[in-house]
Amino acid sequence: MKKRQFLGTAALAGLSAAALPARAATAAGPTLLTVTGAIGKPNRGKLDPTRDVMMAKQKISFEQAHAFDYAALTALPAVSIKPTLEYDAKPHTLRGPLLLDVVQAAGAKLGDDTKLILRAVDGYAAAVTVAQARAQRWIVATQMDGAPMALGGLGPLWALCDADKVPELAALPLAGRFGGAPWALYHIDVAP
Ligand SMILES: Nc1nc2c(c(=O)[nH]1)N[C@H]1C(S)=C(S)[C@@H](COP(=O)(O)O)O[C@H]1N2
Ligand SMILES: [Mo]
Repeated sequence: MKKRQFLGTAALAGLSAAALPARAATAAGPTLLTVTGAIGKPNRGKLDPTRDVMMAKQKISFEQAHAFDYAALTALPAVSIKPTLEYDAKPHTLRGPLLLDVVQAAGAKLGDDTKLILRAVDGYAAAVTVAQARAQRWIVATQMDGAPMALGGLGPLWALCDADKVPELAALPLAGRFGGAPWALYHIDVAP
């Protein structure tokens, strides 16, 4: 298995993006997050209507993408935030890599005005600019209160920031602070 992965990676190194397989050849676990758009480090090829069925239904299309499994996301440096959540009005610890580190690991070309379109499995989508993601320290949470988050709950990934620490969000009633924060995040489009 290890050897096959190594050969896969080595073989990919010499190929152009157009020649990448539609599935990420090196992913060990299921892909949790697919990053498309203005990225320079694709690890898979174009949308495959046979396998990428939900993305096709949600009208996502791409020629190349960077697919992350849970291990790839948790291998990035993680930060913790402790915002008050609207569901129980209590602070919870959300931990994961910075959103900008995730898209940069996909080789995203980022300007301050670059938009990151964050899409969830239920079709909910919200956009943050790179400037906003940086200033508000958005993360892609992989854990809540020390445990992974369920699909069917808020997970497995949740893009959010510490609303308590962002004055313009903290000024809003609790129920209005996370409107731009998709839980069950699975796709990010980097839109220049
Ligand atoms: N995946 C997903 N994320 C979402 C939403 C949603 O419907 N789906 N609703 C957004 C909105 S509008 C708000 S105010 C907060 C809380 O909404 P909820 O009660 O539906 O979780 O989550 C945000 N994130
Ligand atoms: Mo909302």
